[in-house]
Amino acid sequence: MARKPTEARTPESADTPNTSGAAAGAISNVSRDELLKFYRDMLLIRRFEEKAGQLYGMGLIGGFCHLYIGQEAVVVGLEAATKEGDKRITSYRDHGHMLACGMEANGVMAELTGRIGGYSKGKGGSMHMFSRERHFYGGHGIVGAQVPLGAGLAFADKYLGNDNVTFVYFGDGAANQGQVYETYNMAELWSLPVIFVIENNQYAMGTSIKRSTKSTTLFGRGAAFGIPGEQVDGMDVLAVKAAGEKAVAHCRAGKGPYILEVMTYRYRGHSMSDPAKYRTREEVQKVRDERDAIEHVRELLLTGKHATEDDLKAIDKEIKDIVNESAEFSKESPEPPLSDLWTDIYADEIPSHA
Ligand SMILES: Cc1ncc(C[n+]2csc(CCOP(=O)(O)OP(=O)(O)O)c2C)c(N)n1
Ligand SMILES: [Mg+2]
Repeated sequence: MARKPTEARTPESADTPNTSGAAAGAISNVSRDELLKFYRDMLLIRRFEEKAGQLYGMGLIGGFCHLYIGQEAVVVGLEAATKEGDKRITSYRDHGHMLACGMEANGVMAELTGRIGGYSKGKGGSMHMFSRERHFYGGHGIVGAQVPLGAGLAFADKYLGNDNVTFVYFGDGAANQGQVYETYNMAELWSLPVIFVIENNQYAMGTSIKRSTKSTTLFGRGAAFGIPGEQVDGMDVLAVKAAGEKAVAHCRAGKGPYILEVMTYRYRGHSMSDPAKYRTREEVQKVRDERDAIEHVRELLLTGKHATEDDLKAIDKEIKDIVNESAEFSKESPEPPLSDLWTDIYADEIPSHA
C-alpha cells in the first residue's frame, strides 16, 4: 500500500491525551484493542456484504440490494465517537450502519432474504430495517428523505433535554436535494444536535460528482447557513474517528449541527443491477490497491507489532463463522405467513419517551 501508515498507540500509552487534530492524516489516538476492534468491525461488514452479494446471485435475496463494500471505515470510525443513546439514520446503503451499531448479523441477513427472523420480520428487506433498541432509524429508499427525518430525531432529543446526538448519513448525490438545505436552515436555527455525514463516494448511481455539480466541496455548502464542517479521509478509520469526536463535542456542547464530508469510494456497483459503464476497472482497482481501509488497519497492526498474522487469521475465521451462521440462519428461518400482510401497519402502542 502506497500511503504512509498512521501510528497506533500501544496499550502502555493508551492514557496519553489525544493531541491530534481531527482529520489531519497522521493520528495516534487509538489503543491496540481499539485498532483490533476497527479491523474486526470493518471486516464483518465486508464479509457480510460479500455473502449478501452471493445470496443475491443465488436468488435468495430479492428486490433492491446496495452494498457498502469499500466504505466500511466511515461508519466504523464514526460509531467509535458515539455513546449509548445516540441515534443514526441513513439511506438504502444501510447494512454496514446496522452492523456497526450493534445489530445482529443474523437479523440483518434474514431480513435481506425476506424471512421472519429478520429485523422487520421479513417484510422490509434491504432498505427498510429499524432497531429502536440500537437507535437505528432506517433504511430509506427515497434519496435525501432521511435528512429532515434525522433533524426531527435530533429535535426530539433537544426537546427532551438530553445530550444525545443524531448521525444523519447521506450521499454526494443526495447532497443536491432541496430538502437537505431546508433542513440545514432549521437545524442551525434551532441549534439541533445533529451531525450531517455526507458519504462522498464520488458517484450517484452512474453519475460522477463532476457531472452533477460545480460546487464539489460539499461540506462548504453549510456555510450559507452558518454550519461548520470539514472534509475527512474516509479510507482512514482513525481520521474518521477523530473528526467524529470533534463533531460530537460541538453538538453535545449545544453549538448546533456539524457537517462531515467523508471522502470514500464504493468498490461494487450502485446496486446489484449496475452495468458499471461509467468508470474504469482500473479506477476501482487503484483505490483497492492504494487506499483500502481494512488493509490500512491490517498494516498498522502488523507493522506496529500489535498483532501477528496468526492473530489476524483467527479474527478472519471468527468473522467468517458469524457471516456463514447468518446465511444458515436466514435459510432456515421461515417466510412470514400471508396473515402477516395485515400486521405492523399501524403502531399498537404510543411510544413513551419519559
Ligand atoms: C428522490 C429520489 N430520486 C431518485 C432516486 C433514484 N436513486 C436511487 S439512489 C440514487 C443515487 C444517490 O446517490 P448518492 O446520494 O451519492 O448515494 P450512494 O448511492 O452513492 O450511496 C438515485 C438517483 C430515488 N431513490 N429517490
Ligand atoms: Mg454517492
